[in-house]
Amino acid sequence: MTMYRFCFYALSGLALSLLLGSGSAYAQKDWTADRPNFVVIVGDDLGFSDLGSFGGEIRTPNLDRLASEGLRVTNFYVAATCSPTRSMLMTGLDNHVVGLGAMYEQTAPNQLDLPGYEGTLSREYPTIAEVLKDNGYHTYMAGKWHLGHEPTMIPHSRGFERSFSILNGAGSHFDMTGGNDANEESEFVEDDEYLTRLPKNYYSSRTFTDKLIGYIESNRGDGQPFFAHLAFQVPHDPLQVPDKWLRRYLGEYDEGWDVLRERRLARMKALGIVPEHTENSPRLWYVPEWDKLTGIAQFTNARRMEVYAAVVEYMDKEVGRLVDYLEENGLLENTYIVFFSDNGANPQDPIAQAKKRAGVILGANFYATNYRTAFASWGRKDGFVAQATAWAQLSTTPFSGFKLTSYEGGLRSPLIVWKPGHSRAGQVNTDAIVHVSDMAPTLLDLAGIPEDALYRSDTEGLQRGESQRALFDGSSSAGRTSFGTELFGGRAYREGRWKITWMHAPYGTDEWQLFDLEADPAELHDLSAAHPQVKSQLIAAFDAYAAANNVTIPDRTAYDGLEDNLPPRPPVDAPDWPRGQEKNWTTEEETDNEH
Ligand SMILES: [Ca+2]
Repeated sequence: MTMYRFCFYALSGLALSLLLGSGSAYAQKDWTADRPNFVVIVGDDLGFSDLGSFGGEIRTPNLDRLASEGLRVTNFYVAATCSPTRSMLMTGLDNHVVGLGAMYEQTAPNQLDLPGYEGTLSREYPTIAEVLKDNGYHTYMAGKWHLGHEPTMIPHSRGFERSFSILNGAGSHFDMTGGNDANEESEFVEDDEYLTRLPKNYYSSRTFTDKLIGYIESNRGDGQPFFAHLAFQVPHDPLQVPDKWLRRYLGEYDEGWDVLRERRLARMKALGIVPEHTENSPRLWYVPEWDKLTGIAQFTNARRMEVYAAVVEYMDKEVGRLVDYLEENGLLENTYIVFFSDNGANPQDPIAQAKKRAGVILGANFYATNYRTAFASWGRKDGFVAQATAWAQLSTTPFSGFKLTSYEGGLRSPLIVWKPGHSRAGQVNTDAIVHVSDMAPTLLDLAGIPEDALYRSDTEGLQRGESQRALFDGSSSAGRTSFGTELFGGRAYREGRWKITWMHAPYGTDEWQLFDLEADPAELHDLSAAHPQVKSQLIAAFDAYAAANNVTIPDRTAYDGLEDNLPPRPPVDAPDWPRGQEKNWTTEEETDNEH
């Protein structure tokens, strides 16, 4: 295949030189030199402010270098969870159009048989890898796929010339142990082969990077540009890191989430990531104040974040290894590198949830059999620990919400774009709205490939990606003007500074809220009453988006009944409400209630 492509392009170059007349300067030119390489790196459940260059206290010097030499975009949006984001990255279309209207794992009864809700990536539309491959690019991927398990659905069948992937949404970082009782063993593929064992010394972040570098190296110097997708599985739980890294952040989270969230916000303001007037979202009403925790509770909770930070820093180290490889081999200066996260930080703790579920035996038994959940094992090869809600709020500072929600904490991701030429190095763009579906058309534009290779006529009227070439190049600071999104019934539509958000109670209000994100990035002040016209215009825009893009609001979600299982949420404007103490409070309804 490679040979065929090489010959084909050599021949087309020859044909062109004949047309132009032999001996012209063009005939001497390596025409592929104009076409940049692309490296698209995606983190898994990394929060908006985790990276040093976005205000985090986690040490990420390699990504910070890319940020200081490149561009940071602070209004970059993804979906509220993993596979829907990945489906939009791959196709440049809305997740409800390409099969990920819901996640495979969480499709509602009224969505089950609907087109667009297959839970796997549709074959009706081309992927960016297929288009780039058809246009002379090498296409490589290493890491998490989560878009289908069948032979026709794996990266090898969706345009990736070489690939090494975990097909599942989660699992061990050291072996093939799955992530939960519905997925007891992870499935891995290399190219078209389903693996029965993993490479020696396997650790997800390290092995994925090794594989990707190996693929690039195997064809280096053959004149073809490449598209390389590095899809890290970190910092998704279980948080695991090589032993030498276990003590790297010892003691660094002892001050607790309250202090550290404020400190992050101060750094974000100093870096220009958020405006000076930004307020921090309040600590969730059922999360205790750090200072009220007992010493042992502080000790164990701090450990969660110490491990999380080590996992993130290890990922950063691997990014550095890839960048060093590109640099040492003269590839970097013709390469665009993009980094972002697939969704916000994850509030869930599967261990705690397994203890509460109806299928308690299955869930708890899975973790008891496959992982060590005791404190001493946290972060280790066979240990299982998650970041959990309180620290997920740190990772999404200063926003409301987190993964799974349509608040900014779920949808906004850090975006770093490193580009050849370093125009406007270190710029922080706080104006441009960019959406993950913009990636595919942007790469095509940068490669000089017509957009209709990706967007056929049957995609007109759909919410499509928009090329951000001018933004990437530095010739413009503008992005798109609007986008809509929906997942598990959580909804949002953003247009300019305005955003409407519909989120289930108790995290939201079961109603549309209206926010001015320039004045209020953390979505704390609902302006519905003050601007009813803006609100109704945005609701109409969301409805049009939903109708055009196949959105069906689910009739059942994981939020159903949640309100009854959490302490009552205090009113928004109740400064005297003693946050963190609500578990001791009962409402009248509860006292009246028989249960
Ligand atoms: Ca994810």
